[in-house]
Amino acid sequence: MNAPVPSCNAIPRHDWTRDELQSLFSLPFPELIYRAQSIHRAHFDPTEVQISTLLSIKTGGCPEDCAYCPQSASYDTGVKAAKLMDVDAVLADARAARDAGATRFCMGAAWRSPKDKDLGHICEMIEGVKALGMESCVTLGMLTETQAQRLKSSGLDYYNHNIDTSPEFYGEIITTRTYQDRLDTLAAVRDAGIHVCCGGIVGMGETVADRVGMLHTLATMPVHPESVPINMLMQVEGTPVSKGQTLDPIEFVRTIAVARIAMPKSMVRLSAGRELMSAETQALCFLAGANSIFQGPKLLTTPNPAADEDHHLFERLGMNAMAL
Ligand code: SAM
Ligand code: DTB
Ligand code: SF4
Repeated sequence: MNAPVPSCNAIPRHDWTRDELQSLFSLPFPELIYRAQSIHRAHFDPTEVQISTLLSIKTGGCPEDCAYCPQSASYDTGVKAAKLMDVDAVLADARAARDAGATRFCMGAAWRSPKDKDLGHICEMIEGVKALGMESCVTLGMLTETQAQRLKSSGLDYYNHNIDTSPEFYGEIITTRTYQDRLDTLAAVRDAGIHVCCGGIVGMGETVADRVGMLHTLATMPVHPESVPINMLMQVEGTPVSKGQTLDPIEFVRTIAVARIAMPKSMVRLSAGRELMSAETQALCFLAGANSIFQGPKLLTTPNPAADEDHHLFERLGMNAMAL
């Protein structure tokens, strides 16, 4: 028998049970969206969307075996490996992103973890992004406490490190580092005083119970991640999960809605996968409480809608970019 549907209120809770989250997933769609939208409005202007732009500052050749990832050296995906970019080239891209309306610049590196000798360059990039008046975010793999503190000292606002899926399904997707490794990095980031950006991917062949398990891990953290990216798998040929069935968009929207209800004050990001979504699916995601996107024609290595397309979508929906 399903657990009773929990009463939904806008005060963050950290004691969610899996049964409660499962019962939200099972609600009739109009009921689920109504609850998610009501909670969304308690903390946010429902017409505003935060805009981030991504840049791959070190591409490909990664020693990890994440089954979804075009940048893993374990799979032949056609992604050309490249060295860590120069600071000036990164900052030129950040300036262009700011001029196109982004308020946060997210720099991603295909590393298992950063080497201390590379961190100096990364800190310069963070300082440069801050000097442009933008928020800074990096995703560099696993971090030690000392590395997290060093990033904090350079002014880093957010660190992205995803749990990706449920603890149970995780082993099907990654074998080269554990769920606990990820939680340890997240704790180091939190302890260093950096905002946490943490979410996952749907559409990798996981069950609804796995989506529940993923959101349960996030929503029972002592502090909810300030930013929760929900990625729809970008299927890339050569990766082990590239041939699976694509996820029903309605199931994706449900995942966004449950994330919004379970973490009322977090920014929920409609992340990878917009390139494959209709305007209508994206509009449903915003109704379900998503309030952040990546802008620009490329994510790290895969395509994303051009800024013009997003401006047109926002115009059609009467929505606006969120100011800092
Ligand atoms: N190497 C670092 C790490 O894994 O922590 C940072 C970069 S990694 C590409 C950042 C995140 O991108 C992954 O955790 C995963 O959630 C997401 N990602 C990677 N490939 C993806 C894909 N094909 N579709 C959707 N999301 C993807
Ligand atoms: C996140 O959750 N999604 C972004 C960001 N954090 C780093 C990455 C999406 C990558 C999609 C596959 C690619 O472009 O390589
Ligand atoms: Fe490497 Fe990150 Fe891709 Fe995993 S997700 S293979 S760690 S770049």
